[in-house]
Parts: sequence; C-alpha cells; structure tokens
Amino acid sequence: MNNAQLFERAQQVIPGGVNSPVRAFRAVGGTPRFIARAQGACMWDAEGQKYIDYIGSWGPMILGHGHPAVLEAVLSAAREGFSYGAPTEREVELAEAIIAQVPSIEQVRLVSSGTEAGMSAIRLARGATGRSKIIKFEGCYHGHADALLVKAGSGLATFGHPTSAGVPAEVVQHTLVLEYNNLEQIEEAFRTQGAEIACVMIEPIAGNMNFVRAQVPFVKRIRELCDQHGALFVFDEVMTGFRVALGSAQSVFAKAIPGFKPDISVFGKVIGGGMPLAAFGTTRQIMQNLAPLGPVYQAGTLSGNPVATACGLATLKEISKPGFYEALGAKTQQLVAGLTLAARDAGIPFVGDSEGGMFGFFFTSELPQNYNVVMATDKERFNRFFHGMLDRGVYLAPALYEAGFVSAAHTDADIAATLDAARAVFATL
Ligand code: HOZ
Repeated sequence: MNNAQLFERAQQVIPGGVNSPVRAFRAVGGTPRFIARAQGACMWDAEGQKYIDYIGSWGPMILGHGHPAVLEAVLSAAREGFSYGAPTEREVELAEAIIAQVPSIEQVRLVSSGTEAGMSAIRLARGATGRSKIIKFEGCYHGHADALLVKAGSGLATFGHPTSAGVPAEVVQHTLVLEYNNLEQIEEAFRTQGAEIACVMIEPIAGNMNFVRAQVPFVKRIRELCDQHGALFVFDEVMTGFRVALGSAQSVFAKAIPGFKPDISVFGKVIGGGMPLAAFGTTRQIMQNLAPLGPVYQAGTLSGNPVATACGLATLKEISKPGFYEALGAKTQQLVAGLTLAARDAGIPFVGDSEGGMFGFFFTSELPQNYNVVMATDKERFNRFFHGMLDRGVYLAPALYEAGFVSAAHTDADIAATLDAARAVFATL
C-alpha cells in the first residue's frame, strides 16, 4: 500500500489516522508519510522513498536509528523478559546515570512518558509546598495533563482558559499563563500572588514553539522570585534533556548564572533512546513527599520497564563519551548556518538557532522571544519550504511550531545534501 492508501485506511480505525495529532500533517497539508523502517540518519516510507530525518522521533534518536550498541542492549533485555512489575538493577543504574550528569537532582522516579513526568512533577510541587497555583508560559508545552492544557486569560489577574475540550474550567483555575521572556508579568504575578504559587514550570529552550530560548535574565529572575516566595522552579527538559548538552539545558544556564539549579527537572525522549521512558527528579528532601515515603501518589505498571531502561542506559553510555556533544553541536550549527546562508543568497528573510543537537528556524528577520512573535512569522513560506524539502528527501518537522533534531548519525554528506535541497527550494519560494 502507498502512503495515501495507508492514510485512508488508518482514518477508518484511528481518529485522524494518527496516534498523535501533529503526525497528520494538518499544519502543512498533504499526505503523511507512513514510515516502514529507519537506519542511521535516514527513514524510508511505505513507498520506499528515503528521507534524511530531522525529527528523530521528536528528539529521542540522538544516536540515529538502529545504533548497534543500543540495538544489542534492547534485544538482550527483551530476551530476559518484557516487563516484571517489580524492581530491577537496571532501573537503579539508569537513575544513577541520570543523576551523575545533573547536579540539581539527587533522586529520580522513572515513568513512561513526558506527559506523565510533567504531570507528576506538578503534583509533587503542589504536595511539597502545600500550595495550588502554578505558573506556565504561553507556547511552552508540558504534555497533555488537564491542568497544563491552558492558554492565557484576558489579563494577568485572570487564570487561563482550557485549550482542549474535556478540560473543565475549574481544573485550570489554578494555572496562570504568562508570556515567555516577559519579566514584568512574572514580577507582577509574584508580587500579587507569591504566597500561593507552588511552582513555575518552563521549557528552558522552548521546543514546542519551534526553538525559542528563555533569556538568561528571565531565568535568573524566576530563580530569585521562587526563592523569595518559597515556590519551586520546574525545568521541563523533556526535549532539552541530554539533547542540548550532557548536563541538559540547566548546565547551559549554569554557565551564565553561576550556581544556577532548578528545583525539579523533568526528562523524557533521549533518556529512553526511543523507548517509552521519562523521569522527574529533584532533591532527596523534596522526593520524600512521594509515595511510598510520603503522601503524594504516583505509580505505573510499565514504569522503569526493563527493555526501555536497557535502551536508555545504552544511549546514555554512548552520549557520555568524550567529544560527543562538541561534534553534535558543530554539525547542528553547520546545518543552521548553511540554511541561513542559502536563504540570504536567495533574498529570503530567515533566522535560525541551535544548541547541541536541537535547532529551529523561522521565516522572519529576528529570532522570536515569545509565542505571539512566533505566530507572526511566515507560516505559508514555512509550509512551502517543508513540502519542497520533503519532495527532495528531507524530512523536517511538519509544523512551524516544532523544533528539529540532528543526530550523531548525520554525516557531512547528509548535511551537504540537505543544504543542496534547501538551495533548490529557496529558489522557488
Ligand atoms: N509531542 C510532539 C510534538 N511536540 C509530538 C510527538 C509525536 O507525534 O510523536
């Protein structure tokens, strides 16, 4: 069956034909590609068409597809059993491996998805502080837990509105949504409601509005405000964790803000190496609130799954090798610089940015600082670029609002082929 036939068939039995909305290509139009297999930096669809993959399963595949050491670890773990519902040594090893790279956390709880980790982090923050209110930022996505599917209210004094049907207004009444990188709003929120705020949750580099960095003074000030008011600072590193640096985005901010640490960190994607695995972690003291030690409940049948932990551990072992992030970061920068140059040569307004193996680009002339500015960039041009690249065998994220990912398996030839394709497409825009 070809992609169109598979999509038609899928729509009969799966809503929209997909198990996660962005895969349906609604933002860019056209027929989603049904992927048959992947190896290294490439994927092949049901029609045998090859693509250079810059999604990498939306972040996890930092080593590329089918890395031999990871594959071997997964196959060997699978032979020993898929799931036990009982503790294993490998979970301990993975927890130790995560903690070893992230000085802000002393303990982690392993779960199965970023949504679960984010939701549990919020519950933990509320349980530990005894407070209800949480602050998030417009354009940051923290999974699809009810309390986090919120858009900004009409003013700072008003709490947000649900962004999904099925989420009662009462459920989001404790969620305050502020503008990303807006210092005045966060100051005002703490000045008026500081004693009630359990936590501030942020994507330190937002990967769900393409690629937008939280500015250093913004992060620094949130840290100070949380400390002054007894609120917890939650870094959602589901995308950035072990992706932008071995120490994750918090290590990048710690370079600019000496001693900087968030209180709670949320991980997913890379730590599972492509298997369903995520985690949240913090100090031993805050973690004491979690069941079975404390009153904050959290559990999961597949949490710490033996095959997923094998995949995660093998991945962490590879990415911990000296020089890994230097090479990955250089390759990603080479891609973004090449795209920027090609766009400039074609006279097209274009800006890009990257950190480690994560990147983004916009059809506009200045890097956006918040969601509204991202929304004002040239979406039609992005969509034409996306399809032009796809037709030439380059698979970018099928929406302007998503970050891109480079893997260690991308070769210089892959980057060169991508830039050749981009030059050809820019000429048509
Ligand atoms: N959460 C991803 C978008 N930021 C989509 C994941 C997927 O469709 O696989």
